[in-house]
Amino acid sequence: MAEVTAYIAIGANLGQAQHSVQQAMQALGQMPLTRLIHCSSLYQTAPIASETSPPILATGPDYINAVAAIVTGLTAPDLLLHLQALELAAGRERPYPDAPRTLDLDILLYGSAQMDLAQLVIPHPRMAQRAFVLVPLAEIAPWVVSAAQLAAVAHQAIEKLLSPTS
Ligand code: PH2
Ligand code: MG
Ligand code: MG
Repeated sequence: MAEVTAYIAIGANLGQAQHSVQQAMQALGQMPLTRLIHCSSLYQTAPIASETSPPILATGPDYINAVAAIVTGLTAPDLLLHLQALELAAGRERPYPDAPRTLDLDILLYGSAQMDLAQLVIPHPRMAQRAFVLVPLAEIAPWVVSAAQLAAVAHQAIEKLLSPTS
């Protein structure tokens, strides 16, 4: 089966968020047909409301965010199912939109694929508005993020915490 490089956004702002993000990085590499290639640093970021454009600050704890690169033979819908299983295993609940979460795993890019399914839109439709995605993504894949995109989110609060773990 063809393998594809995919970029996964990792976020947590409930419980032991740093630990959850680091655990998730390792768990990504243990999915079937999948290798973990690269992890960004961990970043502490202010919570952003997800359904507003332009994005505004939301209430709630700061997030820990990172981005991982994987190579996978999973199809994009199968990858999504595995990511949802990892979220559930980390205790993810969805009481209301944008609720603080123990773990959020979003597919940002899946090779050069573009898809618009009910459950899955790739590239991730809001990634270009979010420093918590673009900054860690640019750290591990600078060729997919432009300087103009980074400049557009430069006002959003984001602070690097730890060096890359792999
Ligand atoms: N995820 C959201 C909504 N807002 N804000 C930050 N800082 N980090 C996130 O991961 C995040 C968010 C929806 O998934
Ligand atoms: Mg998300
Ligand atoms: Mg999500």
